[in-house]
Amino acid sequence: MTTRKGLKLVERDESGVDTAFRADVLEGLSQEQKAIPARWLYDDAGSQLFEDITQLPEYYPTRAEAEILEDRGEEFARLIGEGRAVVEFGSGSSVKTPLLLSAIAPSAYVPLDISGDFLRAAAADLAEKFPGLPVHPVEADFMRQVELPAEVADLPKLGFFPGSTIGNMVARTAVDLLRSMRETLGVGARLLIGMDLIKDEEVLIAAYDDAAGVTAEFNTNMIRRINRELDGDIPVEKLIHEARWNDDFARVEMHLVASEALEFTVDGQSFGMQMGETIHTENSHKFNRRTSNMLLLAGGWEPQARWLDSKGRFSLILAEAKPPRSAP
Ligand code: AVJ
Repeated sequence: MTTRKGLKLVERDESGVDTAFRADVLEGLSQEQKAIPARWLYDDAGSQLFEDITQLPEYYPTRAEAEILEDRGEEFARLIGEGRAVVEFGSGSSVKTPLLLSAIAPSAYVPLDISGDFLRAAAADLAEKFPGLPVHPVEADFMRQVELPAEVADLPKLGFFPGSTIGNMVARTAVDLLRSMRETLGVGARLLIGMDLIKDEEVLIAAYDDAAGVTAEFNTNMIRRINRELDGDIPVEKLIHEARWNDDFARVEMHLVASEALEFTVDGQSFGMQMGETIHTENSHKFNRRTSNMLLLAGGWEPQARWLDSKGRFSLILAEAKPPRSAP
């Protein structure tokens, strides 16, 4: 049966279980390296915990990116120009979008989100802040090409993808997404994308393992969700939050480490963990000038300008979808 949570389509079986969640969890727990896709961190409790994370002293990305958006408005305006339709991939970054919109005088705002709830909230919020600006929300999975509203068909486009969300994807998935964005926005479009930077390991680890334990709570919330929604009996208190720097792949990984040998069941299936074995729950890739350029180019976007915050922690990159041309 398919039901709506807000506008979001969720496939549920007879007993009300989200079938995609169950499939991902059972498959992920059966692997040699246990792993559950990070998207399942964001139920209502998880989304609130992420909001709390953005307020933590150790979690710099949100503030660093907002600082760039606040300080570089004139340069955005000059390079991007007026009259674009701003297409935001994933709506509802409450503070960042107004900073961009007030800098560049766009002709329309198109928030894209898979969740109708977030979408409606973001659209209403923006419409109130920018009374003259046409807002055209689109409920869609932006990992695929999206049909934009007819009203913006003839406007030049600016894609906006803040938050270093691209960093949550492995390279292959990130490139797939960048290519879909190019299909959605068309040749000649620009893209303004946030990418967090490689930096001292201690700073990175602290951002993902804060002193107040909010990120630990965010990570273990995944287990509470499994126990609640998939009839699990995983001992939450025996899975310890760990943030690890993987230098080969330039990413912070979140894991849940078994503090002793464990046996548990989820949805009637039995699983075991050795002491020290982990469940991998998130990747957060970090970039430098060359790796961010390479990723964008692989996805069909030519970097044009790049800004850092005053402490050099975070980057915001402007890129263009140039027409195909011959190259040596
Ligand atoms: C919202 C996905 C960009 O990876 O920094 C924060 C999520 N995870 N702390 C990130 C997150 C742990 C965040 N993103």
